[in-house]
Amino acid sequence: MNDRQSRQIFDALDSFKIELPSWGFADTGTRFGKFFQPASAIDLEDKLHDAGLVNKLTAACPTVAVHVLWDFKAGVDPKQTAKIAKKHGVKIGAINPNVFQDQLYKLGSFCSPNAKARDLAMRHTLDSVAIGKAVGSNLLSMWLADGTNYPGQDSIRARWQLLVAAFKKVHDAMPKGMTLLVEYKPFEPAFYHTDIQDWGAAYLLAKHSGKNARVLVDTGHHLQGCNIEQIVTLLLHENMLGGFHFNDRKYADDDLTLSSIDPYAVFRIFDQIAQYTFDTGKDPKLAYMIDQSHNLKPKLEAMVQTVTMAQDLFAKAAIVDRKALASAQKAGDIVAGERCLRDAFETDVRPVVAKWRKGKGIAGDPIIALRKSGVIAQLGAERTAKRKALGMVQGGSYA
Ligand code: PSV
Ligand code: MN
Repeated sequence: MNDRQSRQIFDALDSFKIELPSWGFADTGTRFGKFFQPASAIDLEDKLHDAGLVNKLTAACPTVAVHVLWDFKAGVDPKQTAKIAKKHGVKIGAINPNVFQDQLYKLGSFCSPNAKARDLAMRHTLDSVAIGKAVGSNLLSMWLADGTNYPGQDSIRARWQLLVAAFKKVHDAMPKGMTLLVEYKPFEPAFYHTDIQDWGAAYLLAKHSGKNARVLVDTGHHLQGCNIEQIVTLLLHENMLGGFHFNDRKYADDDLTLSSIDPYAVFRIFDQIAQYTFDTGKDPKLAYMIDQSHNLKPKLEAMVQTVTMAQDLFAKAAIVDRKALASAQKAGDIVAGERCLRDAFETDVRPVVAKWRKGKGIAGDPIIALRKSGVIAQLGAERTAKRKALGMVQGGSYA
């Protein structure tokens, strides 16, 4: 690794921030069961504490995404939550309304044929906008579970019209500086059609909503074989990419830790972003967020692992020899072009990333630092006692 590459990596890491999901610290699992962890977060204060810890260990995670229904209690001033976040050295990031859990949403939320469900979804989302305003967040992240399970169940076209009107209303209710992120997903929990099926639907919906709406790419929300980096490139080119939900998958929306299955796929996404910046000289200002729901790994370790993997892969993308790549592409030299990517991908960037960390006053390997600290065992003991004192049975929902 030469000095120029080290500098490129340092610059890339300085610019790279990745948001933590509050729900990634709580007991989550599959629909077949959960395996509880003594150190899992019990409430929002715990989640913010854990996020603060991950930020301290990695120097890369200053914000925390929240899920309104799971994290905010009626009657509690959201400003208090912002204060707790500050105490732990983080800020509240994307606000995620929850329009999928209530019984009223059986047939959908904004797309439901039931007007009461649509009204509830709108009220909750507008309340979420107000929460965002109160905590100083500039992102409203919308994912809907809306869809149908059987052909003929409902009118796809009528649902789309309801959706467009609702998102426009939400968009127009947002304060200045807030961005509406539109997340798509081709299946689950709806298994025949989902109302925001793919990036095309999300793009159209964002366009119809207004100028402050963008598409959110969750890496687990694609059909097998989909070329995600191409979607990323097209959206970047059209100035319609808002951000990411990072996780990895083998089969469906598995929500595994990032790059555990396919690091090269994540690298190729970062490569396209670096290429965009190289070509245009513009910072695309993307919201990089983690959305994982690991069932078995210890919550804190899994989160730190994802952050460090993201940093390594982002660093690798920063050292692609873009001039050599352009020459190879111009000459139609396919092998040389691919080698430009592989050379960067196969470079061991870890010593430089560790040096960058030490320059920030943190340990070179955050996982080892976390293990040595004994904090997971300590939190396990504290939270077991806390559950006992509260008379809580471990489990329940994601909240
Ligand atoms: C849905 O699968 C999703 O990706 C959405 O982003 C939700 O907000 C999140 O997972 C948490 O369940
Ligand atoms: Mn997601």
